[in-house]
Amino acid sequence: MLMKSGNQLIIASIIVAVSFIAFAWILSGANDNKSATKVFDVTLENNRYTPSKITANVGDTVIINFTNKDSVAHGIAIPEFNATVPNGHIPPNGTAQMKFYADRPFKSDTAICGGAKPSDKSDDHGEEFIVEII
Ligand SMILES: [Cu+2]
Repeated sequence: MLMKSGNQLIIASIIVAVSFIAFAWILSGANDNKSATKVFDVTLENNRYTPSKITANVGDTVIINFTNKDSVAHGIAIPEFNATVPNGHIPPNGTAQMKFYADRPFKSDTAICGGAKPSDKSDDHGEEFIVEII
Protein backbone atom coordinates (compact mmCIF):
# COMPACT_ATOMS: atom_id res chain seq x y z
CA MET A 1 0.00 0.00 0.00
CA LEU A 2 2.82 2.35 0.90
CA MET A 3 4.59 1.41 -2.36
CA LYS A 4 1.48 2.18 -4.44
CA SER A 5 1.04 5.54 -2.70
CA GLY A 6 4.67 6.42 -3.50
CA ASN A 7 4.17 5.57 -7.17
CA GLN A 8 1.05 7.74 -7.29
CA LEU A 9 3.04 10.65 -5.87
CA ILE A 10 5.73 10.20 -8.53
CA ILE A 11 3.13 9.99 -11.30
CA ALA A 12 1.36 13.09 -9.99
CA SER A 13 4.71 14.95 -9.90
CA ILE A 14 5.45 13.94 -13.49
CA ILE A 15 2.01 15.14 -14.64
CA VAL A 16 2.57 18.53 -12.94
CA ALA A 17 6.06 18.85 -14.49
CA VAL A 18 4.86 17.94 -18.00
CA SER A 19 1.93 20.37 -17.71
CA PHE A 20 4.28 23.18 -16.67
CA ILE A 21 6.66 22.49 -19.59
CA ALA A 22 3.74 22.34 -22.06
CA PHE A 23 2.38 25.64 -20.74
CA ALA A 24 5.79 27.33 -21.05
CA TRP A 25 6.16 25.94 -24.59
CA ILE A 26 2.76 27.36 -25.59
CA LEU A 27 3.69 30.77 -24.14
CA SER A 28 6.99 30.87 -26.03
CA GLY A 29 5.15 29.96 -29.25
CA ALA A 30 2.75 32.88 -28.75
CA ASN A 31 5.69 35.26 -28.41
CA ASP A 32 7.21 33.98 -31.66
CA ASN A 33 4.02 34.89 -33.52
CA LYS A 34 4.33 38.51 -32.43
CA SER A 35 7.75 39.05 -33.98
CA ALA A 36 8.52 36.79 -36.89
CA THR A 37 10.85 36.76 -39.85
CA LYS A 38 8.82 37.38 -43.00
CA VAL A 39 10.37 36.42 -46.33
CA PHE A 40 9.00 37.74 -49.63
CA ASP A 41 10.03 36.78 -53.17
CA VAL A 42 9.44 39.66 -55.58
CA THR A 43 10.00 39.66 -59.35
CA LEU A 44 10.64 42.69 -61.55
CA GLU A 45 9.62 42.48 -65.18
CA ASN A 46 8.63 45.16 -67.69
CA ASN A 47 9.16 47.82 -65.00
CA ARG A 48 6.65 46.20 -62.66
CA TYR A 49 7.08 44.59 -59.26
CA THR A 50 5.12 41.38 -58.63
CA PRO A 51 3.73 41.43 -56.02
CA SER A 52 3.60 45.23 -56.06
CA LYS A 53 2.80 45.43 -52.35
CA ILE A 54 3.91 43.54 -49.24
CA THR A 55 2.60 43.80 -45.71
CA ALA A 56 4.34 42.88 -42.46
CA ASN A 57 3.89 43.64 -38.78
CA VAL A 58 5.73 45.96 -36.44
CA GLY A 59 8.42 43.84 -34.79
CA ASP A 60 9.01 41.67 -37.84
CA THR A 61 12.34 41.12 -39.51
CA VAL A 62 11.57 41.55 -43.22
CA ILE A 63 13.60 39.85 -45.94
CA ILE A 64 12.79 40.63 -49.57
CA ASN A 65 14.45 38.61 -52.34
CA PHE A 66 14.26 40.55 -55.61
CA THR A 67 14.69 39.01 -59.07
CA ASN A 68 15.07 41.52 -61.89
CA LYS A 69 14.19 40.14 -65.33
CA ASP A 70 14.63 43.53 -67.02
CA SER A 71 17.75 44.67 -68.89
CA VAL A 72 17.95 47.82 -66.72
CA ALA A 73 18.72 48.23 -63.02
CA HIS A 74 15.95 49.28 -60.62
CA GLY A 75 16.56 51.29 -57.47
CA ILE A 76 14.97 50.48 -54.12
CA ALA A 77 15.45 51.85 -50.61
CA ILE A 78 13.66 52.55 -47.34
CA PRO A 79 15.66 55.28 -45.54
CA GLU A 80 13.29 55.07 -42.54
CA PHE A 81 14.59 51.52 -41.86
CA ASN A 82 18.10 52.17 -43.21
CA ALA A 83 17.28 49.46 -45.76
CA THR A 84 18.42 49.01 -49.33
CA VAL A 85 20.11 46.48 -51.61
CA PRO A 86 23.86 46.36 -52.43
CA ASN A 87 24.75 49.50 -54.45
CA GLY A 88 21.16 50.67 -54.10
CA HIS A 89 19.98 48.90 -57.24
CA ILE A 90 18.75 45.47 -58.28
CA PRO A 91 21.09 44.68 -61.20
CA PRO A 92 19.79 43.90 -64.72
CA ASN A 93 18.94 40.20 -65.07
CA GLY A 94 20.11 39.71 -61.50
CA THR A 95 19.02 39.32 -57.91
CA ALA A 96 19.39 41.33 -54.71
CA GLN A 97 18.25 40.99 -51.12
CA MET A 98 16.95 43.66 -48.76
CA LYS A 99 16.65 42.95 -45.04
CA PHE A 100 15.43 45.21 -42.25
CA TYR A 101 13.82 45.24 -38.83
CA ALA A 102 10.39 46.89 -38.96
CA ASP A 103 10.37 48.84 -35.70
CA ARG A 104 7.43 51.16 -36.51
CA PRO A 105 4.31 51.48 -38.67
CA PHE A 106 5.10 52.54 -42.24
CA LYS A 107 3.56 52.76 -45.69
CA SER A 108 5.24 54.14 -48.81
CA ASP A 109 6.41 53.48 -52.34
CA THR A 110 9.98 52.24 -51.89
CA ALA A 111 10.91 52.20 -55.59
CA ILE A 112 13.41 55.05 -56.02
CA CYS A 113 13.90 55.14 -59.77
CA GLY A 114 11.76 58.25 -59.55
CA GLY A 115 9.05 59.47 -57.22
CA ALA A 116 9.02 58.59 -53.55
CA LYS A 117 5.26 58.47 -53.15
CA PRO A 118 2.70 56.02 -54.61
CA SER A 119 0.83 58.92 -56.22
CA ASP A 120 4.00 60.13 -58.00
CA LYS A 121 4.10 58.73 -61.54
CA SER A 122 6.91 61.04 -62.68
CA ASP A 123 9.79 58.53 -62.74
CA ASP A 124 11.10 57.12 -66.00
CA HIS A 125 10.38 53.50 -65.15
CA GLY A 126 7.03 54.06 -63.51
CA GLU A 127 7.19 51.12 -61.14
CA GLU A 128 5.86 51.14 -57.63
CA PHE A 129 6.64 48.82 -54.75
CA ILE A 130 4.57 49.49 -51.69
CA VAL A 131 5.87 48.35 -48.31
CA GLU A 132 3.32 48.49 -45.51
CA ILE A 133 4.15 47.81 -41.86
CA ILE A 134 1.06 47.55 -39.65
CU1 LIG B 1 13.27 51.23 -62.17
